[in-house]
Amino acid sequence: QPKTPTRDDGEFRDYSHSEISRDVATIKNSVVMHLTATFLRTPANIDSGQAYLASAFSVRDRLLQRWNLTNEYHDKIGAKRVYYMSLEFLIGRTFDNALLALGLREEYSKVLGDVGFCLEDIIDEERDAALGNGGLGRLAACYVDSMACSNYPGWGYGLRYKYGMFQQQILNGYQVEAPDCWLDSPNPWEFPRPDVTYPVKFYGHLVRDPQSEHRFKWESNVVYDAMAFDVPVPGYGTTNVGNIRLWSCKTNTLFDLNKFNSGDYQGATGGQVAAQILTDVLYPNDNTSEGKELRLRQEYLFCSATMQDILARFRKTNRPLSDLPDMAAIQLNDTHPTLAVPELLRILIDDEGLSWDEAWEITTRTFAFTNHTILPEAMEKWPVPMLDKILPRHMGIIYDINLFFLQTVEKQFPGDRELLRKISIIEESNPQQVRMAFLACVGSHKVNGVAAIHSDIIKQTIFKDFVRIQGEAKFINKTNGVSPRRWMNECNPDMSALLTEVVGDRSWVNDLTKLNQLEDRISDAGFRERWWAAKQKNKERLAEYILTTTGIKVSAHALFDVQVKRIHEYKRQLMNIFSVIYRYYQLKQMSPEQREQELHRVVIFAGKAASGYWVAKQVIKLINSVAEVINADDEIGDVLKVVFIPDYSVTAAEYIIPASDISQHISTAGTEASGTSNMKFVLNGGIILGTVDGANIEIGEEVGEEQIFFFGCLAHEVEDFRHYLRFNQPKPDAALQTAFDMIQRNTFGDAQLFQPLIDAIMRGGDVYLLSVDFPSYIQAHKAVEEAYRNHDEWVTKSILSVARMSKFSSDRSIQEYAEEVWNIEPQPVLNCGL
Ligand code: CJB
Repeated sequence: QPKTPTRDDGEFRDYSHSEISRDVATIKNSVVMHLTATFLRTPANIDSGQAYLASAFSVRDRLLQRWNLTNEYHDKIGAKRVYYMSLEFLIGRTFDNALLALGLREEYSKVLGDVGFCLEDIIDEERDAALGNGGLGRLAACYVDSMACSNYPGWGYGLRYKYGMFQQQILNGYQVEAPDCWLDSPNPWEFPRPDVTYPVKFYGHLVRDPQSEHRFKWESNVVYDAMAFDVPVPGYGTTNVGNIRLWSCKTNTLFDLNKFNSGDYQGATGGQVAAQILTDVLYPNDNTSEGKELRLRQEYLFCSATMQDILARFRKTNRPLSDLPDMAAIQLNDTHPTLAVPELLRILIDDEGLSWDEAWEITTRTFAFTNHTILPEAMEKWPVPMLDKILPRHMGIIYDINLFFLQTVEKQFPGDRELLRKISIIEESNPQQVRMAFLACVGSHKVNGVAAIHSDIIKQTIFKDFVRIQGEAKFINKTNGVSPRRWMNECNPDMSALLTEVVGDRSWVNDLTKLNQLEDRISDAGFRERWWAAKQKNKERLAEYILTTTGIKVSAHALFDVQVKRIHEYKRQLMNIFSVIYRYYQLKQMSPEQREQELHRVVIFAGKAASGYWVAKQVIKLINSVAEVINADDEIGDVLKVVFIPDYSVTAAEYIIPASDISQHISTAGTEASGTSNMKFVLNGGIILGTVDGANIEIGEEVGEEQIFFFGCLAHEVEDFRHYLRFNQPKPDAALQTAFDMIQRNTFGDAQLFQPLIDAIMRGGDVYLLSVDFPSYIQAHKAVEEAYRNHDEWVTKSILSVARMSKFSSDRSIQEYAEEVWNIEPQPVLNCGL
């Protein structure tokens, strides 16, 4: 092991000089320098877009110093690193996050104020980096944030999509997608690294090495180049800065001079167009596998470049390849990066000359795998003929992995043909398919689910036989978490100020356990008042946001009832809107006097549907159609308002989440692996109305049953209900029937549009059990209303919830991964041997 350098070694560099200047005049100079030298402007002649860019570039200069220090230090001490491989990083904005991390927010506010700008407006100029679909991508972003803040040497690896998650417009109630051209203006948060570029091969053929039956030479002239872009991840309250390395594809087919000379100018660069397409777009599917060849090629480009890069860094240590697992832990974020397993084997065997056994040992000690869903439509499978054509060598390696695996199973359970068929990495369908989850499982030393219930379910379902074969210990749980930096300190400044007051300093931002001190203030009347004032202010801010994005005016004194997430049948936005329809019906039955006595409510939806997901898009149309009718009904007024906020994003979430009173997480039990927005809502003093599913369960355990509203059937009951409904008509209760009737009477426009949604329940087996859960859902809504009317009780719930949320910090999740899966240690730059 290389020893930690000390001052006496002469090789030690004094890392304590990483203090950055807080001097306002110095900051101003650097902003002006960027205005003039980077953007060719004069300070007297700029708009807020340019002010943002110049400020962001000057912040980035400061981050850069620390970025370099961090990596230099980790290299020097020979630290083991974790590499978090994810096809998605849903980062959102960086400017405000970086200012808070560096403690420079006030200083920049002053500098910008001096030239006539308000910091909040400047922050609003930044576009989201939306390189992800939903929970899985945002989790990856929270995890690299926690690695940086907790000083773990870790990098994210991903793809730099030219077009991120599409922008959603609502036209005539329907979702319409527009491209997200987020790179149209300069991006201060990435560093192009043309020197870090790797060739990635596709197609071609194999030539067997005459020396060894396991080794092949893979010959192909279809070669793309993957070039690195580094995205700094600011550490809060530490000098450490993390990194996300994103690959962008360019051609390495050189400019074709012959074509150019013959006048074919387009053809001369034709290869570049094909190459770019590989990293052009993020597939907009959440919890669904697309199965397209282009997606497979994206995945491989990502895996190959990443493995080449990790090995290049490892080679600089001059250690033998057998030490790779002591220097690198690689986490596979779902199956999307699984081709990294055969890619590492290929490099070790074909390029480095290791034996199969040596290479296999290194590979399985290096990789670990996180499963995020059990939905059948999300399970990645690639047709063998497709893989064989695009990646012939990898297909061969996968066959070998499978063969050796099945041989060990055959030894363990002789003659059990059925078992071999069930666990084979190759599914015997026509055509055969490679089951990526099984490949990831066999290639890893640990497999985890993302919440306790989910980790149990995968052990009883998809990995049941693997638990029997490979032992219980390999299959573990790592409950998800969220970053308190973004999901409290940044998005909820007023409540954060209160937390700082209670704790005495800002240390809670990196240590959420400190929030338990809130419990001491539970009966402090003044404190409770200010707590509620903070919530109220957030609601007013959201009401403003709703007005600008939808034109709908809502009262910030109503109960804000929020469901924001991807639109998916299993998440049951449909059940929510049915309950709204029923509520509308009830209100219409009342006298005006009675109605005014009712609790006023704003029901807020937001979320994108995958472009090809017809049912989800129809649900959006139904929500908007219902909203239109209710919001225009003068008899109803402020008693009930319904809004669909378009273009849900990380930034939109930062407005919405701090403002919720109640948020809905109502997936059919057993279908939502964890959920992470549920954690964000409760951390921001909102209460959950939810099913007994995913992380809702653990949140309930932590905050106490008084602080959460559960309803619906349990995961272990689902199969029986589904079975029953396959053979029997569902029996909607009177409330659900009322909602159907209103739709069918054309109350919300042409009933034909929505009949398929009703049919899915009444004729399609009601797979998501809306008819089963609806009665208890309506009861739960009643319980919420009653509790909300008791304002004092509600404030108590809100404070207690926040006080008890420390488990759901992503810092806790990352520490568990570090200790139980990755075997890495925090390496703070400032403590290095001083
Ligand atoms: N998840 O966002 C996705 N996309 C997928 O393709 C599969 C799963 C989600 O991952 C989150 C992070 O673990 C979970 O909280 C969420 O339940 C799951 O749906």
